[in-house]
Amino acid sequence: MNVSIVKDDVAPWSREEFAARLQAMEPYYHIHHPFQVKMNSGQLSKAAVQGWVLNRFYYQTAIPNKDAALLSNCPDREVRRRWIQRIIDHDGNEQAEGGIERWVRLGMACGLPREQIESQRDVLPGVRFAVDAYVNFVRRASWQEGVASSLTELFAPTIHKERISEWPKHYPWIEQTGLDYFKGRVSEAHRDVAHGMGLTLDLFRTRAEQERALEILRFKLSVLWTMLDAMTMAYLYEQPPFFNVKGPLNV
Ligand code: AHQ
Repeated sequence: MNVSIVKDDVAPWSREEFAARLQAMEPYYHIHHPFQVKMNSGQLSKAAVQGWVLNRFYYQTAIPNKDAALLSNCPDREVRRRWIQRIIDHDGNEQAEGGIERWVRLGMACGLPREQIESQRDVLPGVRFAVDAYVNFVRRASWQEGVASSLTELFAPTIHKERISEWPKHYPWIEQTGLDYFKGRVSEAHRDVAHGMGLTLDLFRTRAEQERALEILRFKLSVLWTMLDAMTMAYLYEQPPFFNVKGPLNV
């Protein structure tokens, strides 16, 4: 990740300007990736949608570990009391199944067996590397930088709402109960972004810190974009890693 060197004597942006510059990163959001555009306009095959669900499961299961890493770096009880909800949102508890289970149900609604989803044997190397880069970044970064890296969810409600409206039209073979994940995530994302954005605007004060927050957001945007690049090669161009190699790996 290239770190821009900004002299500290440069005046920081106002809170409003800083927020606007974070929001202005929207064009880099993966809703604009060709794979995602094809998905939400009904141009993906059943195999490509299933491949996306199988690969994104790896991202979903990594989120609680990412958030636990952030919590382990955070000495502020007030922040932890709110941030810990993200782990429960994904792992669930006695009262709620959690997002990871809802994602399994999404996969089953797409005709995939639970065992195949949970085995993670279909996760592409490029997806794994991108997700691991995100988790490892949050593990070693300050908790404040970890907070900033979650702000791609500024743009998430739109992508979930698009799936909720478009998938039934384009993919009638998907059982509608599978969309529960996206329906639950809209409100969770709004709540998470309210907390994460408020913290980022409060904590990244100098111009150099504000620029750093933008760099971190750009890094996370590239994590999401790179995941779809790997899926594009595999499921649109049918050229998964080593597709043209004859050898023991291609069993
Ligand atoms: O389902 C998603 C989710 O649980 C999270 C957690 C959050 C984070 O902590 O980085 N980001 C995120 C996202 C989810 N869904 C993605 C999608 O396109 O379905 C969007 C993604 C994000 O915008 O970061």
